[in-house]
Amino acid sequence: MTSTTHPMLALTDEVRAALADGRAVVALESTIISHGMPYPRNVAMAREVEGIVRDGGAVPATIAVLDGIPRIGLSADELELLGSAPDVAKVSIRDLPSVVATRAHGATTVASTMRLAALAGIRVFVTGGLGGVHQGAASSMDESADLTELSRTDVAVVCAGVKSILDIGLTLERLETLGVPVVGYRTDEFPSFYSRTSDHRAPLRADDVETLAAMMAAKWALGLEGGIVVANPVPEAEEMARADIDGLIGQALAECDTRGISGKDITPFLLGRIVELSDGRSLETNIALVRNNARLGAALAVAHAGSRA
Ligand code: PSU
Ligand code: MN
Repeated sequence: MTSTTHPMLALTDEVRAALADGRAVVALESTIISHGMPYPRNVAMAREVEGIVRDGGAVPATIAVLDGIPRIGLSADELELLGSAPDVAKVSIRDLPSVVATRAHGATTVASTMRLAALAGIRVFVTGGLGGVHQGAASSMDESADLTELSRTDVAVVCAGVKSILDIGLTLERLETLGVPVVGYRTDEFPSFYSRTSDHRAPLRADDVETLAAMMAAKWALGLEGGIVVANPVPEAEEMARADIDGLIGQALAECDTRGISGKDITPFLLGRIVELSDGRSLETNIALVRNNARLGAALAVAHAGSRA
């Protein structure tokens, strides 16, 4: 198989070779490193997750923009830079042109990681939580570009659902409107990131990666552009009780209001504040669910590569 890579992307040799051979590759995002977790746990998590993907038989490709160049696959030093440098911007779709034009560093969100992964030919992407429709969106209109990107870019996104910092019901409604399949993995309930449940059912369910890979193949063969959300609940031993976490989230949301935090700063502020308010417990749960997603994402990438062989 020949692979044509977009001329603006820089792939590592390892990722380039894997894609050219049709082997399994898993994309990983970088906003979770730069803006989603504190240093140095963020860097340790990024390295560990790459190891889990490798152990699962796939090649990890962490995606970010460095000196204006979209990078597909990063070195250990580059992960360290993303986790520790103060000048790494949070880059969603609308920010990509500017970070490239000004040759700056950028950590990519779910939306921009999806787009760069797809340009490179990667179809499976592992993250922690998706962005979505924020609480109060009826007046703020704050809805993550992750949702619109899912409607147009052909990548399966493995996540632990949507946090209750967002309006989970409205997020699921928008995903339905946008034609995005949302599949609970071995669950009937849509998970809420820190917890295995929410007050919402998963619209679809799959119990093995072969079924997920078959859904990807069917969607794209039908010309239905856009992604698939694979919602993988946090392991039971690591989940937080909804009563506990929802109280902390409510407090963090109220502080967001009084401090006048808005726009792209909301999610990083809330994530950081929830770690503080939970005395670090939420960080442990966050890392555990990313590990769990990496295991599933690697298996899905292997199944997807096998179904195309
Ligand atoms: N949810 C998390 N951790 C994260 C994010 C969301 O639990 O790090 C990040 C992801 O990169 C996601 C982004 O794509 O926040 C959404 O930000 P916004 O709402 O500004 O689009
Ligand atoms: Mn927003």
